[in-house]
Amino acid sequence: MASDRTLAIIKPDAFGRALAGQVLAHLEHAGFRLVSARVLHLTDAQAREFYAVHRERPFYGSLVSFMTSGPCMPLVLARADAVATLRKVIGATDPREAEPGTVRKLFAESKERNAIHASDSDTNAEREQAFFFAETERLRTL
Ligand code: FUP
Repeated sequence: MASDRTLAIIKPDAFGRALAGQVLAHLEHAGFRLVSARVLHLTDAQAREFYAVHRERPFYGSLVSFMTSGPCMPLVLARADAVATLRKVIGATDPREAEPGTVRKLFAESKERNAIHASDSDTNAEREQAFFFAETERLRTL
């Protein structure tokens, strides 16, 4: 059965433009409950590790620079079929290709400065929740 928890990050572009509240409202409106949240400024080492899967890609250095350019807001979110549903709600990586009404269509500036991250599988959701949150913070019942 698909997990009911996933990880999102309101990225430095959206957080820096004071859009966190609007993004969160959008996610809650889509049926997600907020389980845990933090505001933190990623270090270079943290951003490199978080996006290690992309380390051979040409955009890796630029992505790490962007993700360390200001504070961001990791979130643990819960609802049925959390991973697949959140991926639909955030929209395509490039906002020009995102469906109307998705978080990235509404709030992203570009393919890199794209407002929000969401885990793309249950395995990654587990790893990414553990990256930012203690077990007691992410497993609590709502
Ligand atoms: P997504 O799962 O939609 O966040 O997209 P990817 O995992 O493919 O990429 C991770 C992040 O790298 C994206 F959110 C933005 C950035 N990226 C670029 O900056 N340029 C690209 O061509 C592809 C991805």
